[in-house]
Amino acid sequence: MALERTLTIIKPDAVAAGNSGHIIAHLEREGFRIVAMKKITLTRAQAQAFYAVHSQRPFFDSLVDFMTSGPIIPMVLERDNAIVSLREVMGATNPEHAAEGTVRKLYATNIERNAIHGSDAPETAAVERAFFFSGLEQG
Ligand code: FUP
Repeated sequence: MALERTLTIIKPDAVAAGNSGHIIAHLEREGFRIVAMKKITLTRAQAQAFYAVHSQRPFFDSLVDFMTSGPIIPMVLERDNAIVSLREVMGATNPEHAAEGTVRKLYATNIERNAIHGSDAPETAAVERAFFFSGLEQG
C-alpha cells in the first residue's frame, strides 16, 4: 500500500478540553506522520464552506455554531492507507457507536461534539487539504 495523505481536524471540544496533545500522540502512535499543522478559529463563512455538503441537513446551523466556537487544529497526515486508516482510528461519527480505544470513544461527547474530523475519500482529502494548507505548507 502506497503512502497517502489525509486531512484531520481536532475539533473545538477536544481543543477546549485540553485533549489535543493526547489526540496527536494517539495519531502518531498509530503511525501517522504530521506533514502540516496549524491552530485557527474558523469564521462562519469558512465553516459553512467546509461543511457545504451538509448545508440542507437539520443539524447544519448547530454544526457551524460548534465548529466556530473556538480554535481547531487542522493537520495533514501521511501514512500507508491514511484515509481509511484514520477513519478506523477515529471511530464512528456517534461516539455511542464508536469502538473501544478509538479517538471518538475516548474523547467525544456526542454526535456533534465528536472531537475529530477525517476526510472520507481521496477526492475529499485533496479538497480538504487544500482548504487549510497551501502546496508550500504541504511540501
Ligand atoms: P464524519 O465523516 O464521521 O465526520 O460524519 P459526517 O460526514 O456524517 O458528519 C459530519 C459532521 O456533522 C459530524 F462530524 C458531526 C455532524 N453531525 C451532526 O452534528 N449530527 C448528525 O446527525 C450527523 C452529523
